[in-house]
Amino acid sequence: MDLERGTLENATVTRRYLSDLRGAFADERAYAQALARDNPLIYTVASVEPATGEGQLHYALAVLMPGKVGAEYFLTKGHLHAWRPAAEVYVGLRGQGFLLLEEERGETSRLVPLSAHGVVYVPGRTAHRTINVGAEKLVYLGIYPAGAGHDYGAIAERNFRQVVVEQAGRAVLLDRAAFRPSTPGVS
Ligand code: S6P
Ligand code: ZN
Repeated sequence: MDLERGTLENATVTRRYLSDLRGAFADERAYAQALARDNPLIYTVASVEPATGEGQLHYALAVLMPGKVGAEYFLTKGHLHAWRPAAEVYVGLRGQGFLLLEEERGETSRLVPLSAHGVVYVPGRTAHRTINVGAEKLVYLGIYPAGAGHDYGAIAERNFRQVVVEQAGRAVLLDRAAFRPSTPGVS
């Protein structure tokens, strides 16, 4: 793995820019203002799919840039697996961040630290989004069943119930409804 460049042998690389994250950030005004200025790369995902079929695994090296839209830290789109029972293992390699985990049918969300040497188990039927709260790139490897697939639809429609924002220099988890945007712009 090349952690600096976010590449892996035999990988297909997906690049997500700010414009690909429409609707993901809570502060729509800050998002629009940021996009009017620039369209930075927010994250890359280098996926390796050696084989398909029962028992096979796929894996991906992801690099999420540091930064914020308004007060909200850079994040991934987030998804459920199309094959709902499919779980996933995340291995933190660099940086400092979190995984926001939200059960599809449940009231609870969990914010689990993801940083170098950390391992996070994402159960099936759980929407997951990565959030970079550090000053450096957040780099991690995800390993998942070959048949997992990605379902972005439900998240695109209703988003996660909670947001991770900077308040007084700290990352805090708030209910989306309780978050009142104040400072527009990307920083
Ligand atoms: C794949 C795994 C990760 C994500 C990556 C980007 O199942 O969960 O490799 O693809 O964190 O997130 P997203 O939501 O844009 O796919
Ligand atoms: Zn996943």
